[in-house]
Amino acid sequence: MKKTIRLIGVPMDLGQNHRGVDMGPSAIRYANLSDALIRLGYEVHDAGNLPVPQRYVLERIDKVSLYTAVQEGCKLVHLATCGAMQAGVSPIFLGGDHTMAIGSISGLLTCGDSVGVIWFDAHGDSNTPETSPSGNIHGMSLAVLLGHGHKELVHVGDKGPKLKPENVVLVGVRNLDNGEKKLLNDLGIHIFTMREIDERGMGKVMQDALHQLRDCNCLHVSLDMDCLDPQVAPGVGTPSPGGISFREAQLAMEIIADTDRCCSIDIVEINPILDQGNKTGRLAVSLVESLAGKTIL
Ligand SMILES: [Mn+2]
Repeated sequence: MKKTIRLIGVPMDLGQNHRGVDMGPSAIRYANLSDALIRLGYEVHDAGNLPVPQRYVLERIDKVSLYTAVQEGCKLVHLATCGAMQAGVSPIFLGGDHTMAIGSISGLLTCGDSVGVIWFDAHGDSNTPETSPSGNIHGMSLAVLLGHGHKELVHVGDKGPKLKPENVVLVGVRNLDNGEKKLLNDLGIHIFTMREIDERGMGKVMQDALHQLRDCNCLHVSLDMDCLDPQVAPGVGTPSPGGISFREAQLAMEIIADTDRCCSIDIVEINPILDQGNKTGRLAVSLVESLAGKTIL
């Protein structure tokens, strides 16, 4: 991470139906993210929350208005990302649902260095409007970044696809719909499933993930908290059993930190209403600490 970190809150909750994920930025702040980073020697500027469209001010909730509002929000995130790149600081985005990554990652790829993305998730987030069983946009964000799906979202920032399939890896996956399985396989995306983590261990999996991204100058960690097992991260909207353990997650972050190439982070899908005493918010902060270089010794 750069010497100066900019916290950017993105209270987006339009990509899914569980209310409460818009309070994610508060949950992470209340878990003292700023102080934790200052203790590690960083200068921290909190830029507050971006004025992304909120569900309660939309005149109507239907497919068209949701896509338009998500596009509007992602454009703000894209601009904020480019602002952070120009200022030479590392942005940490406090979500919000995973649709915000359309803005952060498109911004990094448009305005930043050569970027590799490590996408931690229980799900593939690679549906299109045609393949999605639920229609929820947060399950489409990776597909959008790869150039597939709703045009309004694909063209956020610059026109066309932003992310090259070889510059992203998925880690912690255990829940894929048939349509996204096909898209991810067709594109040749490297997916490190829970089975692979079980069989080979997180250490080896992360070494392979980083080898795939060896030519990228900057690594962006898009951390969907539902990648973790619901027993350690209960405060998420779409929990999926059989996830990454507390130590496996810390180890993954520590190994990424060892590369000295982590430049930016999304923390998404924390839902404080479903959480137990901000357990998931506190866990997110401890994972960011590891990513920012905190070591046991
Ligand atoms: Mn996700």
